[in-house]
Amino acid sequence: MKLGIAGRPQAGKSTLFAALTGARGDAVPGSSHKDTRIATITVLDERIDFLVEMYQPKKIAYAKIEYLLPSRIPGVSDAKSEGEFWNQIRVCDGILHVVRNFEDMGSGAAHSEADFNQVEDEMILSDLGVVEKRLERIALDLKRGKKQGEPEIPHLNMCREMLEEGEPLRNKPEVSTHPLLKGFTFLSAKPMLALINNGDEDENLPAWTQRRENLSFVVVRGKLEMDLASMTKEEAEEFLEAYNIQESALDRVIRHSYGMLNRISFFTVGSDEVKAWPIPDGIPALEAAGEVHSDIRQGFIRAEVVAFDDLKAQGSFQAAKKAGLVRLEGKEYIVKDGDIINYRFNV
Ligand SMILES: Nc1nc2c(ncn2[C@@H]2O[C@H](COP(=O)(O)OP(=O)(O)OP(=O)(O)O)[C@@H](O)[C@H]2O)c(=O)[nH]1
Ligand SMILES: [Mg+2]
Repeated sequence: MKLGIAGRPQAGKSTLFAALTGARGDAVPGSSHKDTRIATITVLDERIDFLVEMYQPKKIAYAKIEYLLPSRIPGVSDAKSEGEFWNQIRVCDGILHVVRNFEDMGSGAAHSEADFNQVEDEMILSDLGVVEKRLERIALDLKRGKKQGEPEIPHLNMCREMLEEGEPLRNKPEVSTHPLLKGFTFLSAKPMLALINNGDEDENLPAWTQRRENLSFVVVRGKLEMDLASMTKEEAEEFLEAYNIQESALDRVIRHSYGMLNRISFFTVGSDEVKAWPIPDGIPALEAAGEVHSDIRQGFIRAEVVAFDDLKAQGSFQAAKKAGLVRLEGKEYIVKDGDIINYRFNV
């Protein structure tokens, strides 16, 4: 699960990245691009904490999300470097779009909606370029009697229509996720979380004129969060109280990132390890088994399932079993968020 951090220059991307890594993870330099940075962030989960209390495992594994901060040469915004910037985002599962909503000496007053639109338009134009190039290619092939690409044409045309209207592809997922378009990594089709980066004193969403579909918003105060991330736990608690902040905005960002990608967690438990397994929402037990180990998928017999809330209410696995809350499910069972699963399998 990888999220790319995008946004206009000076929007606060680096600040936010530093806050995220300072608070919850390790940053490692990326390999392919010299200055690209990737942070692996732990998704905190109270359910894991509870299960750890219960099972006292040797190992604990929270779900992780990777955040990628593409390199960008300061002050350079020619087509080539912009193309490279977006190519790094292209391989991500979703986009965190950082939008400046603080006044800055260098950049002046905030124009959050205009800034947002500008970046959105860049993505739409980039996708339009991809679609048009592919259509030209197919037309050329057809002239030479090669027909493989032909079935893609109506789907590409539907994408083109949307893009020409200035509409991001994420507004109609069924168009761009058609199996025939599988190889394309459209930017505007990726799920997006808009991070409205406010000044320290402001905790409100800016008023925008246009309503956005299929977009979540989180207000962050990037600089404040970065300061917070570099404090000790005691200092941070005092600070949070002084600013009357309930929960670090970063936790909200992480939670929203997770939800935006349509991920849920199931858990495996035991004295060896308590572990969260992030999976796409809606997949059956057999497929989820494959996430744990291909052997389990292959030799699948049954999934022994108890809902986290039931286990918590009963206090122990045995008690839950006695109360009839531990179910034996087959291959087709759709895994729910919070399921604790013990796979029975043959090898
Ligand atoms: N007041 C205020 N200033 C901020 C905030 N976030 C970032 N800044 C400042 O804005 C400037 C730009 O922040 P960066 O995090 O470097 O922005 P960036 O998007 O990484 O910029 P580029 O990498 O140049 O595109 C810095 O001087 C930050 O200190 C914020 O939440 N409030
Ligand atoms: Mg930066």
